[in-house]
Amino acid sequence: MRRQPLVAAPLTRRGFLAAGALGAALVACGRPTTATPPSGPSATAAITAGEAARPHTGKTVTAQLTAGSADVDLGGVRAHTLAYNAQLPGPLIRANVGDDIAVTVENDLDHPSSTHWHGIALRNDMDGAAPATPDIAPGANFTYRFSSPYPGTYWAHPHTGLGTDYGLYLPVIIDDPAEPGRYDAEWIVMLDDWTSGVGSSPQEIFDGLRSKGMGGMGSMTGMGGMGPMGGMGSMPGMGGVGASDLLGGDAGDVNYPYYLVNGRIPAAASTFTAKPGQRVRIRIINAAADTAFRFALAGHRMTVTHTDGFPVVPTEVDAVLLGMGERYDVVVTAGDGVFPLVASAEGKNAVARALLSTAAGSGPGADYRPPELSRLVGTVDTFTATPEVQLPARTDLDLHARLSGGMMQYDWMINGRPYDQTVPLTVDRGQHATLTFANASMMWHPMHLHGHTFQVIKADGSPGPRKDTVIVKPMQTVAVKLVADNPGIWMLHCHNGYHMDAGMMTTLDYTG
Ligand SMILES: [Cu+2]
Repeated sequence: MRRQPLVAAPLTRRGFLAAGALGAALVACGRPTTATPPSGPSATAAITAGEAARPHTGKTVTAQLTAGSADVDLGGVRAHTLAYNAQLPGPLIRANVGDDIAVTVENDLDHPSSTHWHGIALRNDMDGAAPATPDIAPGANFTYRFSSPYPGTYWAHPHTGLGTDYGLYLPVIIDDPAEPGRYDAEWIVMLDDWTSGVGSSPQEIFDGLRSKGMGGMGSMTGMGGMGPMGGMGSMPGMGGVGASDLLGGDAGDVNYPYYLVNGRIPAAASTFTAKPGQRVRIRIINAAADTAFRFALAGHRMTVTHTDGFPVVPTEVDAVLLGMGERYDVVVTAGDGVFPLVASAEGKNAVARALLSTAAGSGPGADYRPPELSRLVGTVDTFTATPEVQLPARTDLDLHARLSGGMMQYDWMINGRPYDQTVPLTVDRGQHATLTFANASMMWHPMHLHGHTFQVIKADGSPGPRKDTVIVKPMQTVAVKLVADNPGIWMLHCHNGYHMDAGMMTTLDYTG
């Protein structure tokens, strides 16, 4: 495959403003363009052949998304922000393995955007991340057409700038019609950290982190005092994020005004209704920018069945830890009563929550922290992929991603380079690669690879879970195995929205 030049680095504020001006010009001319399907290097015969090899049911599932500004109700708190179809989260997209999925995305934003299908091993030219898929110009639309070869819990969000942190995200569920009914009810739970429209904007937070590093703490706090909310307490800031034993140090860079479950603040939590004794499958998705969540359901143990869509040997825990971009599926047997589902913002002394209700009552107060949060917490090391989805031990190629950077310069990098100067990792089709993440920084990073689901190798060499996003703790080395079976140019990046925007991203390129 010929190499396509990399596009510019993720949008900086300057890029953001320039893109906005371009958008305005296009609209003013009355000539909105429609993005055309990619051609040239990104739509190769290999990609076409790969698509033909995926299972196909012949059924088409269509959906329509509009990315635009919206007023959303977080539960008595209103936020003017960005959203898909003016909903937070955006509408669920659901299909079977092998269905042709056709999603038309209308870009009503004032800057280019895209919709990336996080976790799905889809054809490269529909990934929704440039350069493999062109971004959608303001006022234009693009129809993503793809199929998913594997069932699972996925989600979608833009791969441009900080769009996800403004609220552009939605759940995507791929069902396996052959799967026996192992549960009676299903609850999709999207977790988020929230500031847009109620505190500093994500862009202002990023600019503060970028321009001042740790030195920005004081000015951010001061800005809070002068901000539109008028109260320092309600403004996000970079100071005061605590440490987390599970994350090996600082838990994050930013404190947020709110933490949400399915777009609702804790004081106005949504309620999921079931019957006592029913087995409820909970699909948990962490859509946050800078927050790991420790997730528990009061009064229940949970059986973890899937990590990032792929089955694990069912394992009972009291809580699970999710970094940004990660998904866990768990099954609980519902008790009799009203039970808070609590996602504790790791290191940030705040919670997101919802309620499971199988009886009358209201349950404990909004800041209740169930004891399950401090019992057995499942992390990546706790789980093992089921034998049928484990990858072979073979390795043809070693790939390395050294993670570096720090809060002072806010200069997050992979292999010593920010994205606009990156040297891609390369692989040939059919190779089995071992990819080693070596974290040389004092911050944890949830590392995400597009188009593939890798197998984590545990510290003792034994097989871990299949994942597409894995937490790499400070100074930790994590090795994962992947099979190069999906040709293209694939993003490899930290799923901390601010680290990624600062340049903590590279690509895995197929060269043969
Ligand atoms: Cu990071």
